[in-house]
Amino acid sequence: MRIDIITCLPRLLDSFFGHSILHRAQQGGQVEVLVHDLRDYTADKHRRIDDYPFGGGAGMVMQIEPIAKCIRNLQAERTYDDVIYMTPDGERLAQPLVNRLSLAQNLIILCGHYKGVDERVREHFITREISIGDYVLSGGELAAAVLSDAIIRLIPGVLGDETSALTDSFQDDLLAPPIYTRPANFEGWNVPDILLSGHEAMIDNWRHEQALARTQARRPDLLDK
Ligand code: 6GU
Repeated sequence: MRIDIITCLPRLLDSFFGHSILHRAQQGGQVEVLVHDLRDYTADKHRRIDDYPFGGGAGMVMQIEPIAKCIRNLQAERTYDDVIYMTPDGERLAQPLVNRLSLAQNLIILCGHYKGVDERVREHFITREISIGDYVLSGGELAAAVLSDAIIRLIPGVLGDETSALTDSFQDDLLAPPIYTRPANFEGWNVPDILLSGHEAMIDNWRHEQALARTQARRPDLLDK
């Protein structure tokens, strides 16, 4: 998979993708993340990418020209499954959408800033708008990093244990059950006996019941689906 991220804060994202699993996924060749500095695409001599809103009002608006130039450059090279705009008024991100996007070959992610982008960008270039939750961030970069992380860890070969993404919280609309590791007894706090029993079927059953109970207690809305 290839992910092209368009931003006016490229260094913020470069440092994020230079670490841990995301770095390893790129080294392993399963994914390529390219961060593009929007200011490299402006014709303005001061490298401006925003301007005042027509009609007045507070805040600045990201201009269409540099965004159009950057997206068109990329689309001239390859076909993209989606051109995503990160915005608080987009579709709220949840695991089913992440799963779908993890099947893509090429994605563009545009990070919003200031008051957002000129509406014509959304009309003519964007195919999907995504929010990561009902709160407002100062820019789309962190949201783009969240989305990319969620997608990349689903790509086969990225996680060490191939099955571990399948047992995530949310992957089956249930929260994950409690987990334990050694020591079995820490200052009298014991791991549940069942997990030490070696009975695989009973352990599976216990985990499912724990997942259900935890979901009922913390996120009953997930069980209504
Ligand atoms: Cl995608 N962008 C911004 N600026 N704020 C957000 C968001 C995105 N998702 C939730 N809050």
